[in-house]
Amino acid sequence: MDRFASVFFVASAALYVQGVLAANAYINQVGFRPADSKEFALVGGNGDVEIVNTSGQTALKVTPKAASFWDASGQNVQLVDFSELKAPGTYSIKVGGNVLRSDLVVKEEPFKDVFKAAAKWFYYQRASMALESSYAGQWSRAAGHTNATVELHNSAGSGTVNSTKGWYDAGDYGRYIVNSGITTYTLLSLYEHFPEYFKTLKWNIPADNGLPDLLAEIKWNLDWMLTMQASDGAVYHKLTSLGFPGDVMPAQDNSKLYVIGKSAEAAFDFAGVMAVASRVYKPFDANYAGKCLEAAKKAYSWGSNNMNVHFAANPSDVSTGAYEGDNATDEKLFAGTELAIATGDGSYKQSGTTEYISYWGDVAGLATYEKATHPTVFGGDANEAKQKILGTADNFVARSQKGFGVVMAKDDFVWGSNAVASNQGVWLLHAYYLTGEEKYYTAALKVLDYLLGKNPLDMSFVTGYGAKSPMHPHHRPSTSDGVTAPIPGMLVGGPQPGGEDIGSAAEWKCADYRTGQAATAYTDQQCSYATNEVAINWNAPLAYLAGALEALNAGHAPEFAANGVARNSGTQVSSSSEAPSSSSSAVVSSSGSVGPNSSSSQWTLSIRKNSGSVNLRMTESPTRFRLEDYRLYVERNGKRYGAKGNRLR
Ligand code: 9MR
Repeated sequence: MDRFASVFFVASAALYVQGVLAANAYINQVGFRPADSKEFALVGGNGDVEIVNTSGQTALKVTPKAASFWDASGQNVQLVDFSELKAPGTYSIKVGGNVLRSDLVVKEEPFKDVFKAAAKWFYYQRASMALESSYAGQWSRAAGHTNATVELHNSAGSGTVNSTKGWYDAGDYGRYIVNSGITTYTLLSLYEHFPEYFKTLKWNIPADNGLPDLLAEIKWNLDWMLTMQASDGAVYHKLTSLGFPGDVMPAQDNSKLYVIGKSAEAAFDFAGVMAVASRVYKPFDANYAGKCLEAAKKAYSWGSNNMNVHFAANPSDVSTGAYEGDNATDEKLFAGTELAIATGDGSYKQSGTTEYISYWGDVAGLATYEKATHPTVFGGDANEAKQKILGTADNFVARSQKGFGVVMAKDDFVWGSNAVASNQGVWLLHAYYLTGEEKYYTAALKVLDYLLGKNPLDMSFVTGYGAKSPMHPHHRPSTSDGVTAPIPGMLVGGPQPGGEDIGSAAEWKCADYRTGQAATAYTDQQCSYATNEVAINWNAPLAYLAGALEALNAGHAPEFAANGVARNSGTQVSSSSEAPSSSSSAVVSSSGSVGPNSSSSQWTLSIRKNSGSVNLRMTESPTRFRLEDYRLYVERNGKRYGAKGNRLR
């Protein structure tokens, strides 16, 4: 080839790659619910998209939307709405006759397994307990950190405390009250919002006195948190070794543990969590609930008298996570709000609401959720809180309609960016609960799409889920257990351009993995604690988002929710806790359609019991009929078993 010809060849090959072969479809790799709206992102597309079933037939043809630029990844992106594809199955995506991928799945309950895995990960993080293979499978391991007597570091006083249990914070084995605060709150609120759904959902963890799995798991951490309170009500900041442990299993970590520091932030985070726990555990264990409430009040009172006691930085001999703070106003707002709800005592109320989502360092958003959802307690403040939630949520909705079709903005790519995304989803769900407006639900779905693969890295950020997911998270047990697959259900921190883990000290540092784009600055390497670590405060909002989406679609809604929030596709109405044993189960199957009776202005509701149907004639003539206006129950021996909370639209 002469010089001119070879230049021409290279140039046209590059064009060819750009024009056709370089097209990429970015999808949620776990699955789409038949009834949900559905979207993927297309880069380098050219013309219509075909979605093809396994028999090779075109199930749907879609014209992508006009491209728009996403500054977080520097790409021009077309969004493809394929909501019309409703038949369960596995599909291929074709553009210009080329198959871009073949892993698009439509199925019922698409997020149920992700939820269970995300929740079960907390079991894998348990300190002071051996993980038995009947629960942990190939990730079984010996107990770590079993020595209950822990010395106080001089930053916390002198003497010892008796402390076991709790969840390891992240890839390290520290236990930190501040980070436990937002984490435990998020999981408790999931239960409080959907008690009927989570009362019976199980994921193979050790039983605890008949508690639902979600509450048994949370109690493991509450029990530890309770050990971190001093007799005067003060709450210690953290329980860790002086430095981070090596890459060893929990049982091999022999570094000495200390209880380190005290802070108003820890006291209020503790108080807020214990106040919620007192509400949630009351029906199961009134004594425990009472203990939580007393602990909350004492911590609140100590915090109020010690507003200037902060853990602003680590003591000089300590280098574990700081979870530092120098202003406890937002923590006091959170704790006071929860205590006002739990006790009915208005003197706990604190003023303030925020338009910002929460993270460990700012929990005003949690108080904002609680105020908005308890209007009888907070009056005008509740309305202010609601308006702030909706204002931010509208902004999230707008963002999700452009670029990659996700809520994340360029500035959201900070350490733990995937938790920013998850918490945006939780925020959107609160907007949905408060209004019943579909746009918020749809945007929340897009958050989960993002985390499960609709992102420029073309990967699911949850270990074990999706065609491509992290294999080398910064997580000591996953590194040192000799098992190739990481523990499943972990959400890695995610892309962010800070590069705090980049450097030349080979053992602890990574080579530069940054790309110049916020949304792709990520590496699936164990060295990358700044993008590939895992943490309890990141998994909790993932669990909330996936769990709440499933609970809503099983026909449940929070007590305070607007009408029509529950989404019962009509396939099954599950029984309530009042249900009898499984041999005489109260599960009722309802038809999915409700419509006007053609011969009169009355409405007819059909309830099908496998085969055959019973028609109930409604005596009213409402213009709109919803099953939520009625109780659905079965009756046996004069006792009613209700499907409380189920709603049919
Ligand atoms: O999540 C924390 C992040 O917001 C901070 O920027 C970062 C550095 O201080 O620390 C993160 O938290 C880590 C904690 O300090 C120790 N355990 C692992 C946590 C996740 O990386």
